[in-house]
Amino acid sequence: MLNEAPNVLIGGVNLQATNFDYEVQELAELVKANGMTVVGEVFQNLERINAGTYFGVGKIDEIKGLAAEKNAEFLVLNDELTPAQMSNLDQALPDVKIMDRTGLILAIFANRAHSREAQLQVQIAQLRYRLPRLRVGGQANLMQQGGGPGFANRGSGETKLELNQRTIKHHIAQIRKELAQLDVAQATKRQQRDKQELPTVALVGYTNAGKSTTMNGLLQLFDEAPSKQVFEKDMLFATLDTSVREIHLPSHQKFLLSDTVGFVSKLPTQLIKAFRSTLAEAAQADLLVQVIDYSDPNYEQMVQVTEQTLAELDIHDIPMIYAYNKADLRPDTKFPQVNSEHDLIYSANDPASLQQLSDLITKLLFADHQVLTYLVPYADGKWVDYLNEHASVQSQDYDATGTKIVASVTPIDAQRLAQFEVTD
Ligand SMILES: Nc1nc2c(ncn2[C@@H]2O[C@H](COP(=O)(O)OP(=O)(O)OP(=O)(O)O)[C@@H](O)[C@H]2O)c(=O)[nH]1
Ligand SMILES: [Mg+2]
Repeated sequence: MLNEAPNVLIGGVNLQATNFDYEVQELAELVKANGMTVVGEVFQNLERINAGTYFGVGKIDEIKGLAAEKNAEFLVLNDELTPAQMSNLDQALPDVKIMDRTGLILAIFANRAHSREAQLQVQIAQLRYRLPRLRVGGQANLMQQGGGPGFANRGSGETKLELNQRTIKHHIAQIRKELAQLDVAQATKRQQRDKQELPTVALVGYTNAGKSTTMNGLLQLFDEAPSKQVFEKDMLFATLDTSVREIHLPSHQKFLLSDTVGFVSKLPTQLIKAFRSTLAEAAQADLLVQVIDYSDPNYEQMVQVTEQTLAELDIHDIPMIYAYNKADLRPDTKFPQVNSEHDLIYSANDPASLQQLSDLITKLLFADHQVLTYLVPYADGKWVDYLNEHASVQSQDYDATGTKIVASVTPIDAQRLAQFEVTD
Protein backbone atom coordinates (compact mmCIF):
# COMPACT_ATOMS: atom_id res chain seq x y z
CA MET A 1 0.00 0.00 0.00
CA LEU A 2 1.09 3.51 -0.72
CA ASN A 3 1.72 5.82 2.18
CA GLU A 4 -0.40 8.92 2.32
CA ALA A 5 0.88 11.41 -0.25
CA PRO A 6 3.98 12.98 1.35
CA ASN A 7 4.05 16.76 1.76
CA VAL A 8 6.48 18.52 -0.51
CA LEU A 9 8.00 21.97 -0.82
CA ILE A 10 8.97 22.80 -4.36
CA GLY A 11 11.73 25.27 -4.95
CA GLY A 12 14.37 26.62 -7.22
CA VAL A 13 16.69 29.36 -8.27
CA ASN A 14 15.23 31.81 -10.77
CA LEU A 15 17.88 32.96 -13.21
CA GLN A 16 15.27 35.05 -15.07
CA ALA A 17 15.02 32.56 -17.93
CA THR A 18 11.87 33.21 -19.98
CA ASN A 19 10.45 29.74 -19.39
CA PHE A 20 10.93 29.69 -15.61
CA ASP A 21 7.23 29.98 -14.69
CA TYR A 22 6.32 27.22 -17.07
CA GLU A 23 9.03 24.95 -15.69
CA VAL A 24 7.78 25.55 -12.15
CA GLN A 25 4.17 24.75 -13.10
CA GLU A 26 5.42 21.60 -14.71
CA LEU A 27 7.51 20.73 -11.63
CA ALA A 28 4.32 20.85 -9.56
CA GLU A 29 2.64 18.52 -12.09
CA LEU A 30 5.57 16.13 -11.90
CA VAL A 31 5.37 16.13 -8.10
CA LYS A 32 1.68 15.20 -8.31
CA ALA A 33 2.45 12.54 -10.88
CA ASN A 34 4.79 11.03 -8.29
CA GLY A 35 1.98 10.77 -5.76
CA MET A 36 3.11 13.71 -3.59
CA THR A 37 1.34 16.87 -2.47
CA VAL A 38 2.77 20.36 -2.94
CA VAL A 39 2.33 22.33 0.32
CA GLY A 40 4.62 25.30 -0.32
CA GLU A 41 7.12 26.99 -2.60
CA VAL A 42 10.57 28.51 -2.09
CA PHE A 43 12.16 30.46 -4.90
CA GLN A 44 15.14 32.76 -5.03
CA ASN A 45 16.19 35.23 -7.72
CA LEU A 46 19.91 34.91 -8.33
CA GLU A 47 22.34 35.78 -11.09
CA ARG A 48 23.92 32.38 -10.86
CA ILE A 49 23.30 29.16 -9.00
CA ASN A 50 25.39 28.82 -5.84
CA ALA A 51 28.02 26.16 -6.58
CA GLY A 52 28.09 24.93 -2.98
CA THR A 53 24.52 24.92 -1.76
CA TYR A 54 22.40 25.65 -4.87
CA PHE A 55 20.47 28.41 -3.04
CA GLY A 56 22.28 31.52 -1.90
CA VAL A 57 22.89 32.41 1.71
CA GLY A 58 19.87 33.18 3.84
CA LYS A 59 17.48 30.95 1.96
CA ILE A 60 18.34 27.79 3.87
CA ASP A 61 16.96 29.15 7.18
CA GLU A 62 13.77 30.24 5.46
CA ILE A 63 13.35 26.73 4.03
CA LYS A 64 13.90 25.21 7.47
CA GLY A 65 11.15 27.35 8.93
CA LEU A 66 8.71 26.74 6.09
CA ALA A 67 9.35 22.98 6.11
CA ALA A 68 8.58 22.83 9.82
CA GLU A 69 5.50 25.02 9.46
CA LYS A 70 4.09 23.01 6.53
CA ASN A 71 5.16 19.67 7.88
CA ALA A 72 7.07 18.97 4.65
CA GLU A 73 8.87 15.70 4.23
CA PHE A 74 10.57 16.54 0.93
CA LEU A 75 12.14 19.52 -0.79
CA VAL A 76 11.95 19.05 -4.57
CA LEU A 77 14.16 21.34 -6.66
CA ASN A 78 13.68 22.54 -10.22
CA ASP A 79 17.21 21.74 -11.46
CA GLU A 80 19.58 18.82 -11.43
CA LEU A 81 21.90 19.37 -8.46
CA THR A 82 25.59 18.57 -8.49
CA PRO A 83 26.64 15.81 -6.08
CA ALA A 84 28.26 18.47 -3.85
CA GLN A 85 25.13 20.65 -3.75
CA MET A 86 23.01 17.62 -2.93
CA SER A 87 25.26 16.55 -0.09
CA ASN A 88 25.62 20.09 1.34
CA LEU A 89 21.88 20.69 1.28
CA ASP A 90 21.31 17.30 2.88
CA GLN A 91 23.52 18.35 5.76
CA ALA A 92 22.08 21.83 6.06
CA LEU A 93 18.49 20.54 6.04
CA PRO A 94 18.58 17.32 8.07
CA ASP A 95 14.79 17.23 8.53
CA VAL A 96 13.76 17.17 4.86
CA LYS A 97 14.71 14.80 2.08
CA ILE A 98 16.16 16.57 -0.94
CA MET A 99 15.11 15.47 -4.39
CA ASP A 100 16.12 17.22 -7.61
CA ARG A 101 14.17 17.38 -10.87
CA THR A 102 16.16 14.53 -12.34
CA GLY A 103 15.59 12.30 -9.30
CA LEU A 104 11.88 13.10 -9.49
CA ILE A 105 11.51 12.24 -13.18
CA LEU A 106 13.52 9.05 -12.66
CA ALA A 107 11.20 8.09 -9.79
CA ILE A 108 8.11 8.60 -11.96
CA PHE A 109 9.60 6.55 -14.77
CA ALA A 110 10.52 3.79 -12.29
CA ASN A 111 6.95 3.69 -11.11
CA ARG A 112 5.46 3.58 -14.60
CA ALA A 113 7.81 1.06 -16.19
CA HIS A 114 6.01 -2.23 -16.83
CA SER A 115 7.89 -4.03 -19.57
CA ARG A 116 11.21 -5.66 -18.80
CA GLU A 117 12.94 -3.35 -21.26
CA ALA A 118 11.51 -0.17 -19.75
CA GLN A 119 12.37 -1.34 -16.24
CA LEU A 120 15.95 -2.09 -17.21
CA GLN A 121 16.34 1.21 -19.03
CA VAL A 122 15.10 3.13 -16.00
CA GLN A 123 17.37 1.12 -13.70
CA ILE A 124 20.40 2.01 -15.78
CA ALA A 125 19.43 5.67 -15.74
CA GLN A 126 18.95 5.58 -11.96
CA LEU A 127 22.26 3.85 -11.35
CA ARG A 128 24.08 6.32 -13.60
CA TYR A 129 22.46 9.16 -11.70
CA ARG A 130 23.45 7.73 -8.32
CA LEU A 131 26.99 6.74 -9.20
CA PRO A 132 28.60 10.18 -8.81
CA ARG A 133 26.37 10.85 -5.80
CA LEU A 134 27.78 8.10 -3.61
CA ARG A 135 29.52 9.64 -0.64
CA VAL A 136 33.27 9.08 -0.83
CA GLY A 137 34.11 6.08 1.32
CA GLY A 138 30.44 5.73 2.17
CA GLN A 139 27.64 3.47 1.13
CA ALA A 140 24.89 3.97 -1.39
CA ASN A 141 21.23 3.89 -0.61
CA LEU A 142 19.51 2.35 -3.54
CA MET A 143 15.82 2.14 -3.89
CA GLN A 144 14.83 -1.36 -4.86
CA GLN A 145 13.37 -1.62 -8.32
CA GLY A 146 10.08 -3.20 -9.14
CA GLY A 147 6.89 -3.02 -7.17
CA GLY A 148 7.87 -0.22 -4.78
CA PRO A 149 6.36 3.25 -5.06
CA GLY A 150 8.51 5.69 -6.93
CA PHE A 151 9.89 7.93 -4.26
CA ALA A 152 13.64 8.18 -4.30
CA ASN A 153 15.32 8.61 -0.89
CA ARG A 154 12.34 7.30 1.01
CA GLY A 155 14.32 6.91 4.16
CA SER A 156 13.98 4.17 6.69
CA GLY A 157 11.52 1.36 6.18
CA GLU A 158 12.26 0.69 2.54
CA THR A 159 14.51 -2.07 1.33
CA LYS A 160 18.02 -0.68 0.96
CA LEU A 161 20.72 -2.14 -1.19
CA GLU A 162 24.09 -1.02 0.00
CA LEU A 163 26.42 -0.99 -2.92
CA ASN A 164 29.75 0.61 -3.49
CA GLN A 165 30.77 2.12 -6.79
CA ARG A 166 32.27 -1.08 -8.09
CA THR A 167 29.16 -3.10 -7.53
CA ILE A 168 27.04 -0.40 -9.13
CA LYS A 169 29.24 -0.45 -12.22
CA HIS A 170 29.02 -4.21 -12.30
CA HIS A 171 25.26 -4.00 -11.97
CA ILE A 172 25.07 -1.51 -14.86
CA ALA A 173 27.17 -3.83 -17.02
CA GLN A 174 24.84 -6.76 -16.28
CA ILE A 175 21.73 -4.78 -17.11
CA ARG A 176 23.37 -3.56 -20.31
CA LYS A 177 23.97 -7.16 -21.33
CA GLU A 178 20.36 -8.10 -20.74
CA LEU A 179 19.20 -5.01 -22.63
CA ALA A 180 21.51 -5.78 -25.52
CA GLN A 181 19.79 -9.17 -25.88
CA LEU A 182 16.37 -7.55 -25.86
CA ASP A 183 17.64 -5.00 -28.35
CA VAL A 184 18.83 -7.70 -30.76
CA ALA A 185 15.35 -9.22 -30.65
CA GLN A 186 13.76 -5.85 -31.38
CA ALA A 187 16.21 -4.98 -34.13
CA THR A 188 15.38 -8.32 -35.76
CA LYS A 189 11.68 -7.49 -35.59
CA ARG A 190 12.42 -4.14 -37.16
CA GLN A 191 14.46 -5.72 -39.93
CA GLN A 192 11.67 -8.17 -40.69
CA ARG A 193 9.29 -5.27 -40.97
CA ASP A 194 11.74 -3.32 -43.13
CA LYS A 195 11.81 -6.26 -45.51
CA GLN A 196 8.11 -5.77 -46.09
CA GLU A 197 9.17 -2.26 -47.12
CA LEU A 198 6.21 -0.66 -45.42
CA PRO A 199 6.59 3.04 -44.83
CA THR A 200 6.75 3.92 -41.14
CA VAL A 201 5.24 6.82 -39.27
CA ALA A 202 6.12 7.67 -35.65
CA LEU A 203 4.05 9.75 -33.25
CA VAL A 204 6.32 11.94 -31.15
CA GLY A 205 5.83 14.85 -28.79
CA TYR A 206 5.33 16.05 -25.26
CA THR A 207 3.95 13.75 -22.58
CA ASN A 208 0.14 13.85 -22.31
CA ALA A 209 -0.24 15.55 -25.73
CA GLY A 210 -2.49 12.78 -27.03
CA LYS A 211 -0.15 10.51 -29.01
CA SER A 212 -1.68 7.25 -27.78
CA THR A 213 -5.22 8.63 -28.23
CA THR A 214 -4.32 9.61 -31.80
CA MET A 215 -2.93 6.13 -32.46
CA ASN A 216 -6.07 4.52 -31.09
CA GLY A 217 -8.28 6.88 -33.07
CA LEU A 218 -6.52 6.00 -36.33
CA LEU A 219 -6.72 2.27 -35.54
CA GLN A 220 -10.42 2.61 -34.93
CA LEU A 221 -11.01 4.71 -38.03
CA PHE A 222 -9.58 1.94 -40.18
CA ASP A 223 -11.38 -0.86 -38.34
CA GLU A 224 -8.31 -2.46 -36.88
CA ALA A 225 -8.96 -5.01 -34.13
CA PRO A 226 -9.76 -3.53 -30.70
CA SER A 227 -6.95 -5.70 -29.30
CA LYS A 228 -4.46 -3.43 -31.12
CA GLN A 229 -5.42 -0.42 -28.98
CA VAL A 230 -2.71 1.05 -26.75
CA PHE A 231 -2.90 2.50 -23.23
CA GLU A 232 -3.97 6.15 -23.00
CA LYS A 233 -4.54 8.13 -19.85
CA ASP A 234 -4.57 11.66 -18.48
CA MET A 235 -1.25 11.32 -16.69
CA LEU A 236 2.37 12.19 -17.34
CA PHE A 237 4.38 9.40 -18.95
CA ALA A 238 1.49 6.98 -19.49
CA THR A 239 3.49 5.37 -22.30
CA LEU A 240 7.05 4.15 -21.74
CA ASP A 241 7.19 1.38 -24.34
CA THR A 242 7.05 1.61 -28.08
CA SER A 243 4.05 0.03 -29.79
CA VAL A 244 4.03 -0.52 -33.54
CA ARG A 245 0.80 -1.22 -35.43
CA GLU A 246 0.04 -1.90 -39.07
CA ILE A 247 -2.64 0.32 -40.56
CA HIS A 248 -4.55 -0.94 -43.61
CA LEU A 249 -6.05 1.84 -45.70
CA PRO A 250 -9.20 1.33 -47.80
CA SER A 251 -6.96 1.85 -50.88
CA HIS A 252 -5.13 -1.36 -49.85
CA GLN A 253 -2.01 0.59 -49.04
CA LYS A 254 -0.43 -0.07 -45.67
CA PHE A 255 1.86 1.73 -43.29
CA LEU A 256 3.29 1.15 -39.83
CA LEU A 257 2.41 3.55 -37.05
CA SER A 258 4.41 3.70 -33.81
CA ASP A 259 3.63 5.33 -30.46
CA THR A 260 6.33 5.93 -27.91
CA VAL A 261 7.50 7.69 -24.74
CA GLY A 262 6.68 11.39 -24.43
CA PHE A 263 9.08 14.19 -23.59
CA VAL A 264 9.25 16.83 -20.84
CA SER A 265 11.49 19.83 -20.26
CA LYS A 266 14.87 18.96 -18.73
CA LEU A 267 14.36 15.28 -19.49
CA PRO A 268 17.39 13.79 -17.75
CA THR A 269 20.22 12.93 -20.13
CA GLN A 270 20.58 9.61 -18.30
CA LEU A 271 17.04 8.75 -19.42
CA ILE A 272 17.52 10.00 -22.96
CA LYS A 273 20.54 7.75 -23.29
CA ALA A 274 18.76 4.83 -21.67
CA PHE A 275 15.70 5.15 -23.93
CA ARG A 276 17.67 5.49 -27.17
CA SER A 277 16.79 2.00 -28.36
CA THR A 278 13.10 2.41 -27.47
CA LEU A 279 13.15 5.57 -29.52
CA ALA A 280 14.82 3.84 -32.46
CA GLU A 281 11.37 3.51 -34.07
CA ALA A 282 11.19 7.28 -34.27
CA ALA A 283 14.79 7.59 -35.42
CA GLN A 284 14.11 5.27 -38.35
CA ALA A 285 10.70 6.55 -39.35
CA ASP A 286 9.90 7.91 -42.81
CA LEU A 287 7.61 10.50 -41.31
CA LEU A 288 7.15 11.99 -37.82
CA VAL A 289 3.81 13.27 -36.58
CA GLN A 290 4.50 15.69 -33.72
CA VAL A 291 1.37 15.68 -31.55
CA ILE A 292 0.98 18.99 -29.71
CA ASP A 293 -1.49 19.81 -26.92
CA TYR A 294 -2.91 22.95 -28.56
CA SER A 295 -5.16 23.54 -25.54
CA ASP A 296 -2.14 24.07 -23.26
CA PRO A 297 -1.07 27.73 -23.01
CA ASN A 298 2.56 26.54 -23.05
CA TYR A 299 2.27 24.56 -26.26
CA GLU A 300 4.95 26.60 -28.03
CA GLN A 301 7.52 25.77 -25.36
CA MET A 302 6.47 22.14 -25.59
CA VAL A 303 7.22 22.17 -29.34
CA GLN A 304 10.64 23.68 -28.60
CA VAL A 305 11.42 21.06 -25.96
CA THR A 306 10.33 18.28 -28.32
CA GLU A 307 12.61 19.57 -31.06
CA GLN A 308 15.56 19.91 -28.67
CA THR A 309 15.00 16.38 -27.41
CA LEU A 310 14.81 14.99 -30.95
CA ALA A 311 18.08 16.77 -31.71
CA GLU A 312 19.66 15.24 -28.60
CA LEU A 313 18.58 11.86 -29.89
CA ASP A 314 20.26 12.64 -33.23
CA ILE A 315 16.91 12.53 -34.99
CA HIS A 316 17.30 14.97 -37.87
CA ASP A 317 16.11 15.27 -41.45
CA ILE A 318 12.85 13.35 -41.03
CA PRO A 319 9.83 15.15 -42.48
CA MET A 320 7.29 16.14 -39.85
CA ILE A 321 3.59 16.90 -39.64
CA TYR A 322 2.73 19.34 -36.83
CA ALA A 323 -0.54 17.97 -35.44
CA TYR A 324 -2.19 20.52 -33.10
CA ASN A 325 -4.44 18.33 -30.96
CA LYS A 326 -7.21 18.90 -28.39
CA ALA A 327 -8.72 21.72 -30.46
CA ASP A 328 -12.09 20.75 -28.89
CA LEU A 329 -10.81 22.25 -25.61
CA ARG A 330 -10.18 25.65 -27.21
CA PRO A 331 -13.34 27.76 -27.26
CA ASP A 332 -12.92 29.58 -30.58
CA THR A 333 -10.93 27.16 -32.68
CA LYS A 334 -12.46 25.51 -35.72
CA PHE A 335 -11.36 21.96 -36.42
CA PRO A 336 -10.35 19.99 -38.34
CA GLN A 337 -8.40 22.66 -40.11
CA VAL A 338 -5.60 21.82 -42.54
CA ASN A 339 -3.16 24.71 -42.78
CA SER A 340 -0.65 23.05 -45.08
CA GLU A 341 0.40 19.53 -45.93
CA HIS A 342 2.56 19.61 -42.81
CA ASP A 343 0.27 21.32 -40.35
CA LEU A 344 -3.23 20.62 -39.06
CA ILE A 345 -5.46 21.52 -36.12
CA TYR A 346 -7.56 18.58 -34.93
CA SER A 347 -8.95 16.55 -32.06
CA ALA A 348 -7.94 12.94 -31.52
CA ASN A 349 -11.51 12.24 -30.36
CA ASP A 350 -13.07 13.40 -33.63
CA PRO A 351 -13.34 10.96 -36.58
CA ALA A 352 -13.44 13.75 -39.20
CA SER A 353 -10.16 15.11 -37.75
CA LEU A 354 -8.53 11.70 -37.83
CA GLN A 355 -9.56 11.29 -41.46
CA GLN A 356 -7.82 14.58 -42.29
CA LEU A 357 -4.69 13.52 -40.43
CA SER A 358 -4.70 10.22 -42.23
CA ASP A 359 -5.13 12.02 -45.58
CA LEU A 360 -2.06 14.13 -44.86
CA ILE A 361 -0.04 11.07 -43.86
CA THR A 362 -1.05 9.06 -46.91
CA LYS A 363 -0.46 11.97 -49.24
CA LEU A 364 3.08 12.36 -47.96
CA LEU A 365 3.76 8.62 -47.96
CA PHE A 366 2.11 7.51 -51.18
CA ALA A 367 1.33 10.46 -53.45
CA ASP A 368 2.73 10.46 -56.97
CA HIS A 369 6.43 10.19 -57.28
CA GLN A 370 8.38 13.03 -58.88
CA VAL A 371 11.46 12.75 -61.09
CA LEU A 372 14.14 15.03 -59.64
CA THR A 373 17.82 15.69 -60.25
CA TYR A 374 20.31 15.75 -57.40
CA LEU A 375 23.93 16.72 -57.02
CA VAL A 376 25.21 14.99 -53.89
CA PRO A 377 28.68 16.11 -52.71
CA TYR A 378 31.10 13.21 -52.19
CA ALA A 379 31.21 13.96 -48.47
CA ASP A 380 27.48 13.15 -48.29
CA GLY A 381 27.81 9.82 -50.05
CA LYS A 382 25.36 8.14 -47.67
CA TRP A 383 22.54 9.90 -49.52
CA VAL A 384 23.65 8.31 -52.79
CA ASP A 385 23.33 4.92 -51.11
CA TYR A 386 20.00 6.02 -49.69
CA LEU A 387 18.62 6.92 -53.13
CA ASN A 388 19.85 3.65 -54.60
CA GLU A 389 18.08 1.72 -51.87
CA HIS A 390 14.86 3.71 -51.61
CA ALA A 391 14.18 5.34 -54.95
CA SER A 392 14.15 4.33 -58.55
CA VAL A 393 17.40 5.77 -59.91
CA GLN A 394 17.27 6.64 -63.61
CA SER A 395 20.83 7.82 -64.12
CA GLN A 396 23.97 8.37 -62.10
CA ASP A 397 27.08 10.37 -63.19
CA TYR A 398 30.12 11.64 -61.38
CA ASP A 399 31.67 15.08 -61.75
CA ALA A 400 34.24 17.11 -59.86
CA THR A 401 31.85 18.18 -57.10
CA GLY A 402 29.79 15.07 -56.48
CA THR A 403 27.41 12.44 -57.78
CA LYS A 404 24.67 13.60 -60.12
CA ILE A 405 21.58 11.43 -59.83
CA VAL A 406 18.22 11.53 -61.56
CA ALA A 407 15.67 9.58 -59.51
CA SER A 408 11.97 9.12 -59.09
CA VAL A 409 11.24 9.85 -55.42
CA THR A 410 8.29 10.02 -53.00
CA PRO A 411 7.20 13.43 -51.69
CA ILE A 412 8.82 12.55 -48.38
CA ASP A 413 12.15 11.76 -49.97
CA ALA A 414 11.86 14.90 -52.08
CA GLN A 415 11.66 16.90 -48.87
CA ARG A 416 14.37 14.90 -47.18
CA LEU A 417 16.79 15.46 -50.07
CA ALA A 418 15.77 19.01 -50.94
CA GLN A 419 19.20 20.37 -50.02
CA PHE A 420 20.79 18.38 -52.89
CA GLU A 421 18.24 19.19 -55.58
CA VAL A 422 19.45 20.97 -58.74
CA THR A 423 17.37 22.29 -61.59
CA ASP A 424 18.46 20.40 -64.69
N1 LIG B 1 -10.50 16.74 -24.86
C1 LIG B 1 -9.55 16.03 -25.46
N2 LIG B 1 -8.77 15.20 -24.74
C2 LIG B 1 -7.81 14.51 -25.39
C3 LIG B 1 -7.60 14.63 -26.79
N3 LIG B 1 -6.57 13.83 -27.13
C4 LIG B 1 -6.15 13.22 -26.00
N4 LIG B 1 -6.89 13.62 -24.95
C5 LIG B 1 -6.73 13.21 -23.53
O1 LIG B 1 -5.44 13.57 -23.09
C6 LIG B 1 -4.94 12.62 -22.16
C7 LIG B 1 -3.57 12.11 -22.57
O2 LIG B 1 -3.70 11.38 -23.76
P1 LIG B 1 -2.64 10.26 -24.18
O3 LIG B 1 -3.04 9.83 -25.58
O4 LIG B 1 -2.48 9.22 -23.15
O5 LIG B 1 -1.31 11.15 -24.27
P2 LIG B 1 0.17 10.71 -24.71
O6 LIG B 1 0.70 11.77 -25.62
O7 LIG B 1 0.15 9.32 -25.25
O8 LIG B 1 0.94 10.80 -23.31
P3 LIG B 1 2.21 9.96 -22.74
O9 LIG B 1 2.00 8.54 -23.06
O10 LIG B 1 2.18 10.28 -21.31
O11 LIG B 1 3.42 10.54 -23.40
C8 LIG B 1 -6.01 11.51 -22.10
O12 LIG B 1 -6.81 11.75 -20.97
C9 LIG B 1 -6.79 11.70 -23.37
O13 LIG B 1 -8.14 11.26 -23.25
C10 LIG B 1 -8.45 15.53 -27.52
O14 LIG B 1 -8.35 15.73 -28.73
N5 LIG B 1 -9.39 16.21 -26.81
MG1 LIG C 1 0.99 7.64 -24.57
